[in-house]
Amino acid sequence: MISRRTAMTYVAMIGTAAIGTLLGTTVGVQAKAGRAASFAAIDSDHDGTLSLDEVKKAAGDLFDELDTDHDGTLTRSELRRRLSARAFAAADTDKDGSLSKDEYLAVVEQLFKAADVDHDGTLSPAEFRFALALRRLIH
Ligand SMILES: [Ca+2]
Ligand SMILES: [Ca+2]
Ligand SMILES: [Ca+2]
Repeated sequence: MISRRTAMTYVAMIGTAAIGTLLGTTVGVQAKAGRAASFAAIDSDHDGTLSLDEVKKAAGDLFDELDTDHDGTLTRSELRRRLSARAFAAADTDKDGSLSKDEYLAVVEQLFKAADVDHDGTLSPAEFRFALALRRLIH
């Protein structure tokens, strides 16, 4: 009886963890399969973390996808709502009204550094999960 009760408590705890703030447990990853799949897709060396290079590669691919007129820059309409007007203006360093890939990736790098809360140079699944602004520029 005790073991059954303990098991139920354990299940309840696991359930809480899955919807809580901790990602990276097997249960959490399974509960967020869609999110985990995109993390895995970006993690090209499969080391369980995202390096700046991996994130920039994914962001560069999205840039090309969003650049529907293929002129090598993104206008606000091509970006849709991925950047606020303010963030767009700040990113558009040469003030020509569109973002070059360099300008775009500079924003990605800033957001990557902001998301890397433990400053180890990579994003863990949990760090990535909370990096909402960064994720909008990646997928
Ligand atoms: Ca990696
Ligand atoms: Ca364009
Ligand atoms: Ca980190």
